[in-house]
Amino acid sequence: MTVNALPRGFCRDCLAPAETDAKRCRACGSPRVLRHPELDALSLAHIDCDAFYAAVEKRDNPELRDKPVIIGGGKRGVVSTACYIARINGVRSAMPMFKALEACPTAVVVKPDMEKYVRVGRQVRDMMQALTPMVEPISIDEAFLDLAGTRKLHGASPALVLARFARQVEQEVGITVSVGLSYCKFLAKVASDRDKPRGFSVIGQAEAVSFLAQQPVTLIWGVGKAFAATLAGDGLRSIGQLQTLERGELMRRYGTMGDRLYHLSRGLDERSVKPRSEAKSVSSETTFDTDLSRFEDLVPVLRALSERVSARLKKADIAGRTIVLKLKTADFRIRTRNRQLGDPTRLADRIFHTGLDMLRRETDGTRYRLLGIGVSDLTDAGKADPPDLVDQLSHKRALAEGAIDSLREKFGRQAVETGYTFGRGRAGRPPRED
Ligand code: TTP
Ligand code: MG
Ligand code: MG
Repeated sequence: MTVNALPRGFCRDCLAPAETDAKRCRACGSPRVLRHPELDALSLAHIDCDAFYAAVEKRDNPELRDKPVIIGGGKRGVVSTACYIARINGVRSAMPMFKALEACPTAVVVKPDMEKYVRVGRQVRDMMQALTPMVEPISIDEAFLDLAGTRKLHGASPALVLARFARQVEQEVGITVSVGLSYCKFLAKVASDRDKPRGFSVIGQAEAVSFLAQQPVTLIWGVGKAFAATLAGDGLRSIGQLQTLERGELMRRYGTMGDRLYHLSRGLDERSVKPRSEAKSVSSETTFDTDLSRFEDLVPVLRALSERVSARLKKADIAGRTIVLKLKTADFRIRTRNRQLGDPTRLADRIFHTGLDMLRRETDGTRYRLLGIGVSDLTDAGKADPPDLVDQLSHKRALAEGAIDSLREKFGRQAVETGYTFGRGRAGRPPRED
């Protein structure tokens, strides 16, 4: 490439190549012309939907289109998200609702409809998966995509494929997305946030270090308020300041986090896109330090394992119909027992109680060295644990579990211990029959 060569580019509206340096597209007149010297070389993308819940509600109720819209007001009384009109007035996610309404009194508040958002999120994800199997979902509205090696398949560069995708989502789903394109996960994610909404931002190899130098340390994944304050105490506010420190020095000061600071501040991120494999079952097992034979010693272990399996099912948005109990005896014989449920589950409590029933029959004095619990016959979570089919008691348990999950999300896994796992590793408690 000669020094003065025009950077590669195309129009994000009509996808025509941009062959001149004109600001507007020569084909359709759109100002949304994208140009970047590395446009043809980059293939790692992060895609995130714009004001996701609010966008879905605006799509479904055109009257809301030009109004400030806040989604929230559920149990916790906080803002889930706000549309960009409401954001101009200062409304932010996680803000208490009363504050949000003080900032933007004309906002229309809509209660969240999670099922709908999960459905739309999945639709967008399916469209990503049609581009490449290398899709790593990060949350309900975002994912990493690695489009390396797809040029032949698509007959277009990853950048053009992504622009086409953004357009397709607008036309077929009726919401908008923002795309970040780079050479690594860290900068792809940073890029997707840079030009929201309806954005397409590119961060190339050549500009990475100088771009990062201008940014605050909080841009680095894992640097929250507390750690940023520690860094500020040491005189480190910008990533540029981090770039002046050696790896050894950063590690000496901040341990493994120092290693991350060193690499990410220089735009070095080797993490690959890990597609979510289509698991056939989700299970968790543990080998004991000393063999166990007593029911009451095995119960707390089963509870902890059930919770782990449930958490993984919930994270992956899946559920399963068959519960599998696995035991390995002191002389290494494996016993597995299955039970099929009437409808799929992802609740720790149902997994646990079904496993408990099977475990009871196997505690006949045999010494075990391993216990495992799993869920197979996987389906998506939509059909799981229907409240009208689950009896009153377990429905209450399901609700309680939802509450526990949201507390854990907020305060971390250790914040909520159930009766069964609490004190595990000491005596092991007998189950409460409720
Ligand atoms: P985000 O992608 O973080 O936010 P967003 O899509 O609303 O807006 P942006 O254009 O900045 O990406 O989160 C996706 C959805 O997750 C969001 O629409 C609502 C939900 N959410 C909450 O319920 N609470 C929160 O604190 C956040 C950040 C998001
Ligand atoms: Mg979003
Ligand atoms: Mg998101």
